[in-house]
Amino acid sequence: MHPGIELDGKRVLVVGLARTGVATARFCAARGAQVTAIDDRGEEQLGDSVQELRKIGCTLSFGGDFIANFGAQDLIVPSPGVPSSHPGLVAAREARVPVWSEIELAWRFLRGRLIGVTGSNGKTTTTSLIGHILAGSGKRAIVAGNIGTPLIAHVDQSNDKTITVAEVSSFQLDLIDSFRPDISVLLNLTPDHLDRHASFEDYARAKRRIFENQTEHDAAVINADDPAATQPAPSRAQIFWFSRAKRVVSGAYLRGEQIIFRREGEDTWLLDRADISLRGEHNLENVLAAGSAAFLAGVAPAEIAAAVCSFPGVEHRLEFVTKISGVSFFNDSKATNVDATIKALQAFSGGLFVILGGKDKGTDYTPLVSVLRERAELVLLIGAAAEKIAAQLGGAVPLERAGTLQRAVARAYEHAREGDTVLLAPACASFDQFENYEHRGRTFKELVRALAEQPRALHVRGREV
Ligand code: UMA
Repeated sequence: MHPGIELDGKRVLVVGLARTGVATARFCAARGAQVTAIDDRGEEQLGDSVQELRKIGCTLSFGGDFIANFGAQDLIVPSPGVPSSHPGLVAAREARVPVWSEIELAWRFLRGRLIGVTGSNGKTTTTSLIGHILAGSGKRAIVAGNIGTPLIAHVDQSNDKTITVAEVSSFQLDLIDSFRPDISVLLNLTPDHLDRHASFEDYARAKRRIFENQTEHDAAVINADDPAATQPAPSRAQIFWFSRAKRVVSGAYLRGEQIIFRREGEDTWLLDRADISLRGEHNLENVLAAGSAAFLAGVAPAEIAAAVCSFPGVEHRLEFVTKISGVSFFNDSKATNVDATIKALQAFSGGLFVILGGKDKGTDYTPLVSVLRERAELVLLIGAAAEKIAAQLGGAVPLERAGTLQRAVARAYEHAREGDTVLLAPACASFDQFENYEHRGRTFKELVRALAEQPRALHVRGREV
């Protein structure tokens, strides 16, 4: 049973008016709440949806000029992008006003079963793949969350037969109260968002909250190969491990070329490794996790195998764009941290022209050195983090300061030879030059497609930097 909450007549303050804030304000207003919605940006910088909120009776305030008294609310719902150090949220905590993330509020109204997927990398691919498997098996699947559409926007579509697959981030999990997935998935834990979390431990603690309210009736699917993900194990949920490297007592593992799910001592074949069309070893982990969650949700193995085989992959995740004059272009704009970039690089054997940079998140870039040395011909640096990355790579690989994505794409193409690959896998957030990683990825693809229209002869060949 979900605890619910009566919103009628309640004073709800929504902080941040992008995707999450607009959907939350709409949801609360429709249930009779007195909604105040604020954003530190000016109204002119926000979309038309803000006008609609005014029409449905929300009180709006912009540009930090708050009419909202944070201490005089019944509930505050900040967007994931609003840091907990926001002065209003500090005041709310002092006044002991509940501060919940939108996933907490959504969960209280959500019907049917919920699969929650978190981790530092692979969340989007795994979430999409679970949704694809469920839909392929005829189940009524809803895919939502950090993947791009707020969970709360999908609540009204849920019913007792739906299975909602929600990608959930550390920012969202940090502000839960009773959020409780039937099946939780923790893919991995590597440093990320250290500009928002006080330390890696603090970030990992937020991620592990996905297990916090689970009971013995629920399942936790966890990467056994990632030491940071395994400890401490959840205390109440039934644990199902997944591993690329070893046989597990309970959960998914590789037996030769087969993926097996072991439960109560019984092995079930889920699929063959050859069924996986996605590139890279990290995607094998994503498939092990997705296959486990789908199997636990009741999908038959043959249906899992067929859906994994037909899964086209996810936009902005090692997405093949095109090949021009023998040079392949891959868009991994979603690689917004070092670990994701390393995994992207490892999916290729060499001949890489790598575009790195963007908005720094307090990241240590030195773990990139060895894999870049092995596989990269040239690194092209863009955005605000360029100098920090250049300093930390310390001359280990040839690099060029391209400044913009446009110049980076042009220069990479000039230098690359037939058989080489140009890879956007920036290891940074995008907000210094783009609206978000999707905008960065789309821009990359447009720039690449524009190259295809130019005759190759116009480009200088060679590798001199
Ligand atoms: N704002 C303030 N004050 C502040 C900070 C922000 O008013 O101090 C306002 C901004 O002016 C802006 C709004 O808050 O208008 C932005 O809020 P937001 O960044 O939460 O934007 P949403 O569109 O609601 O996107 C959020 C997630 N964003 C973040 O976590 C930063 C999206 O994840 C998610 O897809 C969406 O909700 C739906 O759930 C993006 C992301 O980068 C993809 N996530 C991180 C990641 O994957 O690594 C966690």
